[in-house]
Amino acid sequence: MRQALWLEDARTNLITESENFGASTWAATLTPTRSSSQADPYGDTNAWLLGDNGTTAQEFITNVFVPPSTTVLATSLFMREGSTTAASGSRFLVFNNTASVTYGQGTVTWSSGVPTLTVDTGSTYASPEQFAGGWWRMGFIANGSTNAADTHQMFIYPAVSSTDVGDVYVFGAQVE
Ligand SMILES: [Ca+2]
Repeated sequence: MRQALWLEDARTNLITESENFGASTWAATLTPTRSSSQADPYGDTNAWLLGDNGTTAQEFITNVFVPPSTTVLATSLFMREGSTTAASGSRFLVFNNTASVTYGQGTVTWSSGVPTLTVDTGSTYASPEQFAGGWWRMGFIANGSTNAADTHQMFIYPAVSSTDVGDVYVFGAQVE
């Protein structure tokens, strides 16, 4: 189970279809572009190019998950610099929809293929880890009062600023 390697245990990934960003479990808001069959960090072609092509709004994808009874959710995502990177960067976050609270949020900007991860909400638990092919695995700890009765979602934004367009390669989303 390769997604568990970073944390070196084998807890269950709460994200369904964690490598298939075109699956029905990943809902699109507005019209983000999703291109499958991209080169991934393990030499296969299971990654996606996720894009925002709208100049008036944020376009993004979300995945609903049911949290365990814990207040700590380790969240991570593989990213690679896109073909047209948004100046405002890309973002991924964990959100409690019911309580309307962001538990953890990371914003990623790029310079010559090297990311800078800013943990806006939550706490950092590892520096971005480099993989083959320009890939990096990035994460944070999302802290919040999870409740299985609440709706929780992971969000991925190719472009942070609503007026920006841009794309980013993504692979292997994980919340555990
Ligand atoms: Ca936009």
